[in-house]
Amino acid sequence: MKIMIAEDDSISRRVLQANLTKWGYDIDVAVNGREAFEMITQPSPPSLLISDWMMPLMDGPTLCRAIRGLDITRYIYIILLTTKGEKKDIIHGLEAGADDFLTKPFNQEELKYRIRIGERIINLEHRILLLANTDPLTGIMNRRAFMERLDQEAARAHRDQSHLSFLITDIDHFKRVNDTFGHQVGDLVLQCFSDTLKATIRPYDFLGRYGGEEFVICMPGTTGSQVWTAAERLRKAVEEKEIIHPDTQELISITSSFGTATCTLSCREKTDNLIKRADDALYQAKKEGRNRVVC
Ligand code: GH3
Ligand code: MG
Ligand code: MG
Ligand code: MG
Ligand code: MG
Repeated sequence: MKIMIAEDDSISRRVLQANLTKWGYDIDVAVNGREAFEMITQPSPPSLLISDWMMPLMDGPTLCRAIRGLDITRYIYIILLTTKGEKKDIIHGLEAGADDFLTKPFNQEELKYRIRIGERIINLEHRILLLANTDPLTGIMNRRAFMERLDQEAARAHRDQSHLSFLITDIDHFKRVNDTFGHQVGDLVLQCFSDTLKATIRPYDFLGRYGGEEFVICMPGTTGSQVWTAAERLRKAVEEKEIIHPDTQELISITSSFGTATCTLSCREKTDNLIKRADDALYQAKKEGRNRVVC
């Protein structure tokens, strides 16, 4: 777990840093509130912040308030360090968004266990986030998580003036798999399909389960002329995959159809429309006989 120390006093800072390192935490250090806030808005912010109250440029309570005003998905647990131990000060700090307090001079062992409280809450949040974002059958991103990521990638593509391709794929005649082998084997086939797609895409592409047997893939930096090759590689991988029936050992083969859409340079297209274009292409692929890619 990463912890940030925001403390203007160099001696206190060094003591904290030494102890936190000894207890096995990753440390970020800021020498005032403003610097702490700037670091928190960068990628990979800390999970927990230990902040001094009185600091130049931005004090502890103002820093708390600024952090709570941010639109961030991960919670940051905040422990305020203060010489101000009066009730009204504590209320002021809590109102600003602090989770806990330690009055200076504080006992280092007490700090250690107060950090543990924060760590339990942060770990709980990570578990909940993982469950909220993961499709339980395949272990890949669920629709909600995928859409959130797709929106981020589309915004980034627009900012960087780069391409972005989107693919939607659907297993052909999947109902037959269920009807022939039963729902449990159907589930296994879905897992194999997902694993095959995952093993075939590049590391910076990402995959999600959109619906029952419909999966979606985003390929950042992939142009309209490259996406056909990529989709074709996926289509072949699925076609060539041999799934073994767990009881009878018979081979189950599947095929899948693909529709793609690409955001060209500087295009401001909404992701909803990108999905619609890919979905129309998928519909076309089904109509033309399945096991094919339509761009
Ligand atoms: P097409 O080639 O036109 O896509 O035909 P299809 O049979 O694949 O399409 P259809 O959409 O008619 O059927 C999809 C089937 O997928 C129906 C549904 O029971 C099944 N399905 C959806 N989710 C799951 C799941 O989680 N597990 C299993 N085993 N089956 C599922
Ligand atoms: Mg200070
Ligand atoms: Mg269908
Ligand atoms: Mg289908
Ligand atoms: Mg379908």
